Amino acid sequence: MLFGRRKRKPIVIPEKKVAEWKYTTCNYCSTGCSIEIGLDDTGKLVTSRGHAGADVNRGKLCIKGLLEHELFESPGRGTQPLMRDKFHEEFKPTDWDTAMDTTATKIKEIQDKYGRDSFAVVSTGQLLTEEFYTLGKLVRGQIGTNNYDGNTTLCMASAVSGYKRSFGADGAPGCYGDFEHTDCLMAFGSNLPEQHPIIYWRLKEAKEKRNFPLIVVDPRVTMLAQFADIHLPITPGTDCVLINSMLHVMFKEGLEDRAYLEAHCNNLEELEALVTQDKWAPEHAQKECGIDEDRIRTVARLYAKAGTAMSIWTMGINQSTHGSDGVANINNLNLCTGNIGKPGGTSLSITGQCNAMGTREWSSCSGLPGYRALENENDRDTIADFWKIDPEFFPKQRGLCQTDIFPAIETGEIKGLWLVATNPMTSMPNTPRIRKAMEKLEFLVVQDCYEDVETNQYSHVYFPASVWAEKEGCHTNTERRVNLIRNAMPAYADSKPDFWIFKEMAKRFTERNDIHFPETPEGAFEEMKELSKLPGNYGQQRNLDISGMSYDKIEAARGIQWPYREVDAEGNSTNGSKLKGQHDLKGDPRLYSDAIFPTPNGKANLILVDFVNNNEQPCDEYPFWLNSGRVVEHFHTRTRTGKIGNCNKFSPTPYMEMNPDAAEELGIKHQEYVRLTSRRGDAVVMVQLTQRVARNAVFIPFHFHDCVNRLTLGLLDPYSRQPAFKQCSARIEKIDQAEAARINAERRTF
Ligand SMILES: Nc1nc2c(c(=O)[nH]1)N[C@H]1C(S)=C(S)[C@@H](COP(=O)(O)OP(=O)(O)OC[C@H]3O[C@@H](n4cnc5c(=O)[nH]c(N)nc54)[C@H](O)[C@@H]3O)O[C@H]1N2
Ligand SMILES: Nc1nc2c(c(=O)[nH]1)N[C@H]1C(S)=C(S)[C@@H](COP(=O)(O)OP(=O)(O)OC[C@H]3O[C@@H](n4cnc5c(=O)[nH]c(N)nc54)[C@H](O)[C@@H]3O)O[C@H]1N2
Ligand code: SF4
Ligand SMILES: [Mo]
Repeated sequence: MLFGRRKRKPIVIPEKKVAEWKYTTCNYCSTGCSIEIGLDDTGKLVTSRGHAGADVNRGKLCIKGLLEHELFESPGRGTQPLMRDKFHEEFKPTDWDTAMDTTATKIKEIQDKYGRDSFAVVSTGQLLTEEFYTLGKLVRGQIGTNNYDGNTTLCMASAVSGYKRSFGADGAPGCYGDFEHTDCLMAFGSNLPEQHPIIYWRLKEAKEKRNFPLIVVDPRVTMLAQFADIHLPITPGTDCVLINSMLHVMFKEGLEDRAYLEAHCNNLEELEALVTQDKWAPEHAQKECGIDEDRIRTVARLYAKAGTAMSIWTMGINQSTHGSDGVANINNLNLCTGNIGKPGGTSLSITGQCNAMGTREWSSCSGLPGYRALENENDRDTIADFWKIDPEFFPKQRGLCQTDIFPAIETGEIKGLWLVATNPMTSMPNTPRIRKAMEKLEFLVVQDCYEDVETNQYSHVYFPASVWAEKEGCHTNTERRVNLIRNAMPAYADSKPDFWIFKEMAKRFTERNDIHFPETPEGAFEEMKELSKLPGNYGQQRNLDISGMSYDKIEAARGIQWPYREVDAEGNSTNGSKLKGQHDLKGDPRLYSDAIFPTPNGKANLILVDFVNNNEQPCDEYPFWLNSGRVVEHFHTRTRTGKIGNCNKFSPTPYMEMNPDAAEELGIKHQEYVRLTSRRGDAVVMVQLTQRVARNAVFIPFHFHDCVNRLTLGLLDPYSRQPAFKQCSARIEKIDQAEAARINAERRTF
């Protein structure tokens, strides 16, 4: 009997007739869920399911993963290369050779005329790692522009910068398994239930088994905040004040882990002198961060006295003018309480895009592959030697970040651009300014699996890319787990895998450097393995060591965490269960368990974080805080989820969360349209009344084109150059409803 139905209208699960399951990893968020896609006996894709044996998701998927197989044939996919002379002309279809020859010629012309760095490349966190490595080789080793960066500057740059400043290297030290050991968890600006639903499920399961306090710091009452034991609705942009004040309480009350600090950290005296200043006392800090002084004391004591404690954070910290400082300060909190490298004690940056980690590790954006730096002579020599080129071909310091590349187009310093799997027309702050920059480009190439991606409006050449399981290669997830996507589907129409595009493009630049490019992604993986086992700059073993991995081992273990050295792979089991020495055959779950950090003296750095509030604040003219972020059913600029009916139907229209009391004051009703205006521009949105946001704040998902990013300011963090997407001010006006409905319908092309 099904739910009391007996035999009347029994629920029938249609037989999908799956002939073969193919192993892949989800291509949306960084959780890294293992997916099996089911093909029938004609090779047609009929269904997909979470892999029950995968450590990460244990059979579960969120709405996006469950429907991901629908994207292969969704409308707007690019079918063939396109070209035109001027961006306002119609595109003409062309073949790959012509499109690539034209692109290579244009790149060379621009570089000859204006210098090598006048052509920029902006990549993404959504390709496969082998593709990143190959693109890096092409750009660093052949095209030779230093203005090469990724959309990770909008996403993870502050986490990278904070990790490097504190620990000497990037790479999250913890893992999801830490939820099962922690005695206290603090989440800063991270809304797991919507943005990382399966990580949230892991957290929830751990908390149900063994309750521990969950403290959520977020100006908005997010789903995670609703589930928290303590919610701290912080004044936007002031997390560093809260953390300094917590450190103040810890040092004043002798709650810090002095033994750990003295043995393993630099700058203890300086940090103590800073945070014990009177201005960080909770009675003063409360005025700036908006959290009551007693609350600050309670949370500081709870965190410091917990057996083990851990912090997670996402964009509420990274996307701020104090993003890098925020990350470094969270690391301070964990170093001061001795919570690094312990089960349940860690600083775990929750990553954004599916392979934002892979690009950080291997793309050479901002550096050289394998966490190597352009600034380091030894690193330049190692890579030049490996690629068999002259080290002098490399620049000696990194070039412009993505957020500085667009202003450099404005000033005429950059004349040509290649955009790979990113859509800045919707995702960059201050759209009106980006639009002007795009118009100025002499040459723009857009490489995307969708030809209707907004940025393509300005391109001269369009490369139709294959997507997800039409390709083969790896991703690295939030917890350093390398997982595999098997090629399950043929490439759509005449689209090509990004790997193929880069390697074919390389053939057009051999006169500069004739580098060897492997023919297959697996060949590129073998090169990365070789590079990963060479010793680090202080003679130590690299943490980012993948030399023990292979595609088959990764698939068998359903993902392996690095470090995973050749010695770890020795032994006779590939079923991922056998223990060998200290390491599980699934890799190492934690970094820095030995408290040795990749810094010159092996100690971690405590970073001194002072605070100057430089955000655009609400004022008489623009009285609302404007916050932006995501919802569960959509991914970024909706190129994918906007076309999947069962995702799009939940929020097909740009909308804004607004507090009912504020709405009443302005005479605005639920589901009415309003105009929102900032110093940069305006947008029309539908109002959703909710107590989730404070009376002086609004929240808009950034998934919609010509919406919130027409208003955002995007001041940059000085270290990471990441924009503060979440802090600016705006005013709300009533508008003619019929006119607004018309604008809205026009924008709802999908
Ligand atoms: N469904 C879905 N999931 C996704 C994505 C997606 O597009 N859709 N994108 C992926 C990517 S690339 C990323 S980067 C992640 C992002 O994941 P999250 O960072 O969790 O998501 P956001 O909604 O951008 O922002 C999180 C929270 O930051 C809060 N916040 C704003 N200002 C502040 C502040 O000053 N301090 C603090 N403490 N918090 C603040 C916001 O109120 C918001 O609730 O999600 C990933 N997962
Ligand atoms: N206001 C506001 N703005 C934000 C944010 C915010 O919180 N608020 N968050 C920021 C963050 S964290 C991020 S990560 C960025 C994301 O910003 P973007 O990277 O610009 O957004 P996406 O829509 O993910 O763009 C990725 C593009 O790659 C394409 N694509 C997908 N797979 C492939 C592939 O395999 N090959 C190729 N060639 N193309 C592919 C997709 O169709 C899509 O067009 O947005 C940022 N912008
Ligand atoms: S949680 Fe992230 S990785 Fe897992 S299915 Fe959902 S979008 Fe994919
Ligand atoms: Mo992101």
